[in-house]
This record gives sequence, structure tokens and C-alpha cells, in this order.
Amino acid sequence: MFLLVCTTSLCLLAFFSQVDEKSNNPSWEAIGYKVDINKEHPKQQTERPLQKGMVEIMNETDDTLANSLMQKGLDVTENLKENICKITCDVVIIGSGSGGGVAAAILAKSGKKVVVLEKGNYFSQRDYSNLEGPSLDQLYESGGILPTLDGKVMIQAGSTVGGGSAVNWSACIKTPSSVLKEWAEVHKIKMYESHEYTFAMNKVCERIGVNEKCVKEGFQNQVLRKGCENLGLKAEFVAQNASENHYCGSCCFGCRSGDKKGADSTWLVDAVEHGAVIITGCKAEKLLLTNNHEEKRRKKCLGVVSHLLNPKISKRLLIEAKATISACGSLITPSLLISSGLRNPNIGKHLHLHPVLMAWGYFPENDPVLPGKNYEGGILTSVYKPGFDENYILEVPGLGPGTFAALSAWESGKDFKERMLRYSRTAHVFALVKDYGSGEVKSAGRINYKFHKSDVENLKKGLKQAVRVLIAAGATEVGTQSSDGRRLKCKGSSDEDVQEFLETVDAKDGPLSMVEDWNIYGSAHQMGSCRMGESEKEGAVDENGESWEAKGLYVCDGSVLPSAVGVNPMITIQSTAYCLAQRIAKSFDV
Ligand SMILES: Cc1cc2nc3c(=O)[nH]c(=O)nc-3n(C[C@H](O)[C@H](O)[C@H](O)COP(=O)(O)OP(=O)(O)OC[C@H]3O[C@@H](n4cnc5c(N)ncnc54)[C@H](O)[C@@H]3O)c2cc1C
Ligand SMILES: *[C@@H]1O[C@H](CO)[C@@H](O)[C@H](O)[C@H]1NC(C)=O
Ligand SMILES: *[C@@H]1O[C@H](CO)[C@@H](O)[C@H](O)[C@H]1NC(C)=O
Ligand SMILES: CC(=O)N[C@H]1CO[C@H](CO)[C@@H](O)[C@@H]1O
Repeated sequence: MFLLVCTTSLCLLAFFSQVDEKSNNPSWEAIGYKVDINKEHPKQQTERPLQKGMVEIMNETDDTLANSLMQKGLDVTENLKENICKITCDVVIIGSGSGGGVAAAILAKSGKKVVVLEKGNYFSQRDYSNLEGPSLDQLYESGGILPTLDGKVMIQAGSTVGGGSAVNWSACIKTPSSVLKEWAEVHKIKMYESHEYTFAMNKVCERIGVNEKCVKEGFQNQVLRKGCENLGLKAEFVAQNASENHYCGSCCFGCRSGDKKGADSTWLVDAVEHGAVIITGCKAEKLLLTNNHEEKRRKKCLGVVSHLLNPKISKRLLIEAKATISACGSLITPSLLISSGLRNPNIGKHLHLHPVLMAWGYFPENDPVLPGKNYEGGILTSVYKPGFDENYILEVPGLGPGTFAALSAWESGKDFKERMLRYSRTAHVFALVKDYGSGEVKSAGRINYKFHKSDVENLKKGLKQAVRVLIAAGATEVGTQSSDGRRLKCKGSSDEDVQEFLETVDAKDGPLSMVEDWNIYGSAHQMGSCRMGESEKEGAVDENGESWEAKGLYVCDGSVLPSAVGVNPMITIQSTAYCLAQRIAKSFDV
């Protein structure tokens, strides 16, 4: 049953997202979807911003590799007998996403020789296709689809230069003060209630150009705002890292206007300006650990060995550094540490996902109050936060037609066609919870996750509220993504009908629980799988991000967060990385 459903979704995803040689998909015209692939780029960019500090492994061969690395100013030696190319530097950073990008900028600015390894490839604005199918393949971990082992949660994570920051929905939300308090008091990580952290958040927002105002909101955000207003609730504006009139809508597939500021166009540019070198197509495989003759940390990290993702290259790359920083993200950092021989039991545990469930509402084509199409405009410019005693927030997603199709319930061919024809005028609102449940990821791609009862309750409350908001905004039909395709025609229905429908809205979990109607949760936020702790018992790394077991090994990504943030985590991850990187820079002086 489960397999059957998954295969259907995959076929649907392919059918609506793959393109022919002219970058077109024959189904798109019918569903009213248009992608701007021919539009001139506003700023003619001939040079890619990271070009001068970049070595792209896909361009290299065994013969050219050492020379290309040396040309970037690196200290390279070759061991021909063992077929190894060795780089020596101050700091090696594994992963170029939110955390890695910030760490690279700070450490390069402090005068260290920094090398960044990224297994994904580099796409600058001129290279982004804005096309859902190719983008999911090129920019995302596992081609955009990574289920947990039990199939209950579908996880998305970025895998390209810039990581999650290149594909994120540009929502910039500071760490809530209640969370800072929890982390400082319950988890005893004092940094979170210090000036150091507040300063870092301000610096981060300044660098990525967080902008509070949004001149023109897209269709879905207007729906969320209007619906809340009509219910007497208030949706807040979400700061964007794009300029006020940023209105491109396809930022999740890479921003072609170059307006949105991901790590690839901000922090990594700073890093390269200060002499950092980024090597793409380079997958870190094992940390180099030796015994350390100190009481505190048994081991010492000397660097990392990497596999080069190009069949023309047989050499392996060894990077020796005084400090090694893992910034592979919460799904991969743990497996790198574990497969290198580290044993702290917190590594790979406490993985938080911010699970989400979505409701949809259909709005007639020529609605004068709420015009536009669901893929136009800034993706996430509004948020509804119900307040202290509720543990969910409501936001809207960026959904390409392929993902939309894969998420839609399947009743019959005719019904499905109808749903697809209404794609561009279907607004989605999702509920996201600060999860108390958590999971485990001890080896790459194998994710176990257990829901806490309260998370399911909160999701249910949030999902019901999402349905109410859509109805209040004037949707003529609403529904959830539960497997039975349940929905309500709003026109002509009484308050009792609505109440009755809301009673049926549930957040029951995935296929393996064998309930009749189930939901597949989504997650684009992963955190906590190598959390900081005040002691070896409490955390995988200390308050400086340094491993409790190996001297000179640090973690600088979403995995160090003590628990779930409850809001979009990028600013929190970057601000944390900012503090940790400053501390690492200082440790060189002593
Ligand atoms: C579709 C989507 C939308 C999002 N929208 C928002 C938003 O609007 N606001 C917000 O705050 N957050 C958003 N997020 C979440 C945010 O992007 C992530 O939480 C954040 O980027 C995580 O940062 P990180 O440093 O932990 O890891 P990442 O940014 O994921 O970076 C990890 C990098 O390491 C690389 N890597 C992994 N393993 C290796 C290896 N072995 N060798 C070399 N390189 C490796 C990966 O390719 C990747 O580039 C979104 C995420 C997604 C997927
Ligand atoms: C790699 O090759 C591509 C295609 O030839 C080229 O556009 C790009 O600039 C090269 N990358 C680097 C870093 O030189
Ligand atoms: C997400 O995108 C915004 C806008 O591009 C950018 O400012 C921010 O840096 C990105 N997020 C991360 C985690 O880098
Ligand atoms: C929210 C945000 O990042 N805003 C900035 C994004 O980038 C633009 C373009 O540089 C800045 O002007 C914004 O301030």
C-alpha cells in the first residue's frame, strides 16, 4: 500500500516537473503555469561571483588537479605512490551552506587560510534554470525526496554551493526570545543570552540584507493575511533577504534575479575576497584522527580525506588543517563523525525536523480581492504566530506543479485532472510545530523519527486553524492533504457544515500505522543532531562547537542547536555559526 502510493507520487512528480529540450513541459499550459526562462537577467552578469576562489572538480583531470589548486594560492604536495594530492591550510570547512558559509567568511577575514569543500556543484544566478524538475535534481539532497525510514516524513535539504541558503524561501526570522531563554537556562548554553549572540544576529541580518518591508505580496501570502484579518487575528510580516519589491516566486529553485541573498552571494563572496578557496564536487569521507595525549580529549583531528566526484579523477584529496569544521548539515554531519570513529552518544541523536502539514483552498480565477497565481511573488512574506500557549505557526510554501501533484490525494483520474487545472489558484497554508519529538540519524540517509504526542496534537490544532483561515479568506473549496482527499465546498455551506468538517480534520500519522486516512508530514528544517551541551553527557560538542572527543574538530551548522527553534532556522543557524567561528578564530591566538 505504502509503496504503491509512493510510486504514484514519484510518477506524478516526474510528469509535472520534467522538461523537454526546450525547457517546456506539455502539461504546464493546461494548468496555467509559466516559467520565466527567457527573461533577460536584470544585471548582466558575465562573471560568477565565486569564480576566482573556486576549483570545480568536474572541470579537472588527474593531470590538471594539483596545478589548478596551486593557482588558487594553495599549498599543495603530491604523493604519486599513494595517488594522493595533499593541501595544507589553517582551516578546512566541510559544507558551504548556512553554517559553513558564515564560518568561511569569518575565519578568512581573520586572516586564516580557509579551504571549503562542497560535494554539490556551483550554480550562479546565470546558471539557475528556475525549473522544478532539473532544480530538484541539481540543488537538493537526494533529488528533493528523502523519506524517513518509516515513510512518515518527507524531508527536503539543499545540496549545492550555498546549501539550504541557496534554495531557501528567503524567510529571515530571528531566534525567538523564549527559545534563547530555554537554551541558556535549560541547556546551559550561556552564549544564547549574551551580547555576543545579539550582536551576531544583527550582523547576520545586516550582511544578508534583511528587509522588513514587502511592497507587493504574492497571492498565497495575501490569502494568509486576509484570512487572519477576517478572523480577527494578525499575521506578521516576515523579513526577506531580498529587496522590497522582490517578486520572482521561484527562489526555491535558485534566484535568477540575483536579488535574493543566499550564502552563495553573501558570506561565500566575503570568504573568497579574503583568499578562501572553494572546491566543488568534493565529498568529505573521513576525518583524520590520531591519539591525543591530553586528559580532556582523547583524540586530535588533523584534517579530512575526500572523494572527488569525477570519473576522470582517481586521486584522492587530503586536506591537513589546524582546525577542521564539519558544516554538512544536520543530516550528514553525524554520519561523518561516526564513520570517522567518534563515539559520543549524542552524535546523531535529538534530530528535530519541524514537521508540517498543509491545507489548501481554491480561489476562483477572477477574484478581484485576491488576484495572482500561487507561484508568483515572494514565497514567504507573512506568518501567523498564535502566541505563547500554542506551539505552532502558520506559513505558506513554494510549491512547483510537480510537488503539488505528488502531494495531492488521488481519488480518480478525472478528479485529479481537475485539481491540477486549478493548480495556479490553489493557495496552501501549512502548520509547523516546534517539535518535542526527535529522531536519530547515525548513518547518511537513514533517518528514524518519533513523534511526541503533543506534536501531533499541535499539528492538528494548527491544521484546523489553517483551514479556518482559508475559509475566512474566501476560498470556495478547502481541504487537507490527508490520504482520503477529504474536502469541503464552502459556498452554500452552513456554520454547522464547517464545524462538522473541522471535526474530521486530523493529523494522524503515516502509512505504517495502518489507519484509514493518514498524512505524510513535510520537513525543510533539520536541527540538533550534534547538539551543544555543557558536558560530554549532554552534548556532542561544547559551547565553542568543539567535539568533546577530538581536539581541533568543530561543528558549525544546524546540528549544534540545543533543540527545535520553532521558526525558520536560518538566521539562528547563521548567528550561531557566527559566534562559534569567532571563537575558533580566537583559539588560534592562544
Ligand atoms: C526548500 C527549503 C526552504 C527553506 N526555507 C527557509 C526559509 O525561508 N527560512 C529559513 O530560515 N530557513 C529555510 N530553510 C532551512 C535552511 O535553509 C536550513 O535550515 C539551513 O540552510 C541549514 O543550514 P546548515 O548549515 O545546517 O546546512 P546546509 O545549508 O544544508 O548545508 C550543508 C551543505 O553541506 C554539503 N555537504 C553535505 N555533506 C557533505 C560532504 N560529505 N562533503 C562535502 N559537502 C557536504 C551539502 O551539499 C550542503 O551544501 C529552507 C530549507 C529548504 C530545503
Ligand atoms: C568550469 O568549466 C565551465 C565550462 O567550461 C566554465 O564555465 C567554468 O568557468 C569553469 N570553472 C572554473 C572555476 O574555472
Ligand atoms: C535564505 O535566503 C535568504 C534570502 O536569499 C538569504 O538572505 C539567506 O542567507 C538564506 N538563508 C541562508 C540560511 O543562508
Ligand atoms: C531581507 C534581505 O535580505 N534583504 C536584503 C536582501 O538583499 C537586498 C538586495 O541587496 C537588500 O537590499 C535587502 O536589504
